[in-house]
Amino acid sequence: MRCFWDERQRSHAPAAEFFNGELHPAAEHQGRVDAILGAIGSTEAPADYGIEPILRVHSRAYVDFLREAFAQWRSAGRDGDAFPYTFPIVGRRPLNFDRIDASLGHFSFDTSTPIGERTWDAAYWSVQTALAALDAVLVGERAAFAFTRPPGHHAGRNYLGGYSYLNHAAICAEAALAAGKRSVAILDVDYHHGNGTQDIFAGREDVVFASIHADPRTDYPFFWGHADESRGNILNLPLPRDTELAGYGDALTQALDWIERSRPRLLIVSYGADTHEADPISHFKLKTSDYAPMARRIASLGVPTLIVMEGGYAVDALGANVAAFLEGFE
Ligand code: SP5
Ligand code: ZN
Repeated sequence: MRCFWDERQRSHAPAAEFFNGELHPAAEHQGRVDAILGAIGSTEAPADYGIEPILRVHSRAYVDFLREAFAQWRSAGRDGDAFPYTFPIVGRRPLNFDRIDASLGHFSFDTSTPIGERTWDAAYWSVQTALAALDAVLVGERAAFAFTRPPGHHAGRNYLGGYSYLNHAAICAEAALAAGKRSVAILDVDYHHGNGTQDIFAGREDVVFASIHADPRTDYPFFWGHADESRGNILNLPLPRDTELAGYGDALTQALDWIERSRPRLLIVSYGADTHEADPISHFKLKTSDYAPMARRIASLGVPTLIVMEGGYAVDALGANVAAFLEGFE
């Protein structure tokens, strides 16, 4: 399978994230890069498709913030990565944009997603990587893999979170529609609900979004992904902790049947390897050997498919898990 990656994506280097009352080493660290590259073989670097595809999904204000945040953080005299610490619950106006801290809180929904010196650069090239893989599919590849990093599915139109800054799946869905595809389906199989993607497309008629993920009653991102949010073009299939292939497979059958009914011309898979039993921040029990059969079932839809990388933090198993998933499409 053709695989895409840009070395500039490596330069995003978060040191830590804050949860459960303390700082932890960042789960989404640079060690993930060689784990995956070492397992997937050769990759192609993307062309530069520019900012326009990003602005079909994200607001200009958010993109400007993301580009400028780290410089403002430094100007405010701060060391290390930029972190928010105060948040405007729902619907508060941005009352003080003179302070970087106000902007950080306004455009963030968690404290796990710091902005470093090269975060914009890495996120920008991660988008270009996704668009290059999309291009490969649009010109006839049956499937292509974009090694997107940092991940994307938690990022909304005007917010970051969950290690995500720009939403590749959403940007590629919009780019495909702009290129003439009439209907796009997004299947999200990361351990965590793809809240950003859901928010971006809820209510749309040309994009459907199906997600299989840990029940948000017990797991991050808590405020999205509940079964009763399923309506119209959204299908959420939350599963309990400790789910193994049997339970997962039933949900996958449901998701694929539902997707098939929308007759998509393109499928985008948000693939997270954090459903693996060894994942340090997740609680499903999938095995490496489960990913190829899972991918074969997705491939059996017979729809041209773009695969973008989301989470997956068990570095020792990560390469094998990604390779197994891709192999299922061969
Ligand atoms: C793309 C992606 O997979 N983002 C996931 C972001 C999850 N951040 C949650 C941090 C809290 C994790 N709690 C872990 C407890 C470990 N014992
Ligand atoms: Zn995840």
